[in-house]
This record gives sequence, C-alpha cells and structure tokens, in this order.
Amino acid sequence: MSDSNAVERTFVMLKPDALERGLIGEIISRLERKGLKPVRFLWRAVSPELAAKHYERLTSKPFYPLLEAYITRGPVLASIWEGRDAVAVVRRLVGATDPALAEAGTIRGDFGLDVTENLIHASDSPEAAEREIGLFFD
Ligand code: IDP
Ligand code: MG
Repeated sequence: MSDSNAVERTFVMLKPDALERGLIGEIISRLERKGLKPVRFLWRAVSPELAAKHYERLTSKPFYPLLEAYITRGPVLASIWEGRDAVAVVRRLVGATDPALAEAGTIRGDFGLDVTENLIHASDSPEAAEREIGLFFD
C-alpha cells in the first residue's frame, strides 16, 4: 500500500504534440498551480531504443508502430515533479488514456481527442517513476 501522505516524485513527459500545439505552458501551469514542485526539466529527443524501453509493456501491441513514430518525431520535455502523493495526484490531473473519455477538467479531457496523441505521460507508480527517471535523466 502506498502512503498517501508521503512526499513522492514522479516522472512527467510532455509529448511532441504538446510542443507542436503550443500547450507546454498551460500544462506546466496546471501542475504548478496544484502545488507540485518541478525538480528538473530536460528537452530531449527520444530514439526508437529509448521508446522501446520506456513503453516496454506495449511493444507487442498492434498500435506500437504508431506510438513509436509519434514519440520519436520531435523533442519531448522530460520532467521530475515532487509533492504529497505526487504519482496519483498527477495521474488524476492528466486524465484517462483516451482523451475522448477523459473527464473535462483534466489535461487530456480539456485538450485532446486522439488516443495516441494525448499530450502527456505520467508515471503510474512510484516504482515506474524511478525507472523512467533513470531512463530519461543520466
Ligand atoms: P497512459 O499514458 O495513460 O499511462 P498507457 O496504456 O501506458 O497509457 O499507454 C501509453 C501510451 O500509448 C498512451 O499514452 C498513448 O499515447 C498510447 N496508447 C495507449 N493505448 C492506445 C491505443 O489503444 N491506441 C493507440 N495508442 C495508444
Ligand atoms: Mg502508462
């Protein structure tokens, strides 16, 4: 069981469509206004190798080639955020994977409509956060 009072850190990646659509500031602002603290930011490219490590569980899915093309087509903004129960809090701010189903008021619910191009990645557990931080930050 995770302790909901624990200060955690989580990994957030703003995907290429967030930059292309001019939504970087809006998205960062939402996390900041919630009270989460940004710890690190890094613009970087995602190679097919990094994509396959990051999306390890998804490489055998039929949609994986589309996901790989998307995540490698331009720079992403990798970041680390800290705060009370940060992993679950950020997942709630992000909303459901499919933006068409994501609640209004969430990032995907307010700004997305495509199930692949859904603007943002956020870790789904503290263990995933540490793994993903290790992949994206040296
Ligand atoms: P999450 O980003 O909400 O954690 P995951 O299931 O971990 O969702 O999927 C990772 C990413 O893969 C999604 O954010 C989305 O970009 C893409 N994706 C997931 N499911 C589908 C699908 O059914 N079709 C196309 N792309 C998908
Ligand atoms: Mg996921």
